[in-house]
Amino acid sequence: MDVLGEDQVATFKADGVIHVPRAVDGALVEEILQSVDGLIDSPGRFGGDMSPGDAPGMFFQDRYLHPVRPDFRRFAENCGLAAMAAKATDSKNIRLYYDHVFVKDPGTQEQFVWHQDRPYWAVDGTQICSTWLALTDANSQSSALEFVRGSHLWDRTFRPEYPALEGLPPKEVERALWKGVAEYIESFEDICPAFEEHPDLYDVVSFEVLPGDVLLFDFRTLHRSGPNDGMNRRAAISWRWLGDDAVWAPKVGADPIIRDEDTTLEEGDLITDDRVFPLIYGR
Ligand SMILES: O=C(O)CCC(=O)C(=O)O
Repeated sequence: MDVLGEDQVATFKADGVIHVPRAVDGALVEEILQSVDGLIDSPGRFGGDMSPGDAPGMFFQDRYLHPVRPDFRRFAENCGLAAMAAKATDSKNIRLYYDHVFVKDPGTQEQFVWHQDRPYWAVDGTQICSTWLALTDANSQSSALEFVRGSHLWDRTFRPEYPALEGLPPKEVERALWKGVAEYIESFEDICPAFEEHPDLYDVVSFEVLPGDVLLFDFRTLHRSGPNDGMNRRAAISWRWLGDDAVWAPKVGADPIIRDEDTTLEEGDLITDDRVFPLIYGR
């Protein structure tokens, strides 16, 4: 059986997102959840609880784990989602950019505001996507993801947002994040409107998910997630996949997980460099 049917591929191309129920088997989801528990106790260099001070709940994130954690490298290889990304993006080869873990405990009020992944990343192209794997249930009360259908085709890139740092002077923003980010943010003129307030103009779609379900979305598709007002932990892992036309596009101020000096690639090169961007799927 194919990893995706032609109708699913057509929907992904038109909408910029698809929901694939039961895409990953329960045993692997359990294993990933166990590793995520361990990660919360002992985060990687980019990880930790991002909730401010004594805020309720816990908003844990960690990312770029596959180079330093063999279990996370194995998850990327065994989840089968690189093949799905290949099918969705018409790519022969799929490389891994990074993995990203999200945990919101009940009561967490931190949100991901509307954003596209593209402006945060040091890659570019049209065959780039994420597979967000639900490790727990999520619904509209418990921080399900929402998307603006078709927004990947708008040819617009919106200003990256860091709500927790809004209003801080540039120096503070850079101290909290990394060098160059304040100027980078300011270089974008297009700011996300409140898409949900204009149902006549924008088609906002939300997906209720069960453990093992996957949301596959283009890195240009607008998405967000709200607070977790449910009773249970909400956890997920996103793998960021690079297809055939992905190029190295370093920018001062973009996510520094992989910097220009970390790769042999020059700006504009098609992504190769197996050491930094492992080939997970090839045909
Ligand atoms: O899980 C979330 O709340 C956010 C996920 C997200 O923004 C992403 O995977 O790009």
